[in-house]
Amino acid sequence: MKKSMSAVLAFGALFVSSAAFAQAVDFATLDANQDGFVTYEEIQAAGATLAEETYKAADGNQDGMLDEAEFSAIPQ
Ligand SMILES: [Ca+2]
Ligand SMILES: [Ca+2]
Repeated sequence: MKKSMSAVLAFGALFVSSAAFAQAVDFATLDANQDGFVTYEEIQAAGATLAEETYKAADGNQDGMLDEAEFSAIPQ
């Protein structure tokens, strides 16, 4: 009982942070050095909040950076 409650709360927190993220940022704004990739550091430097797990899940080719296609796949 207690365990399923925690899972619900964790899901809710992820949903809220994703919604706030979508409202706050776009790809070109986050890509501070204009190299066509957004790193987790660039996201943090822009003051955006995104869970590191969400970032890693979005990085489909696991190169540590998000290209525009990977970025647009983040749940919004
Ligand atoms: Ca960049
Ligand atoms: Ca990538």
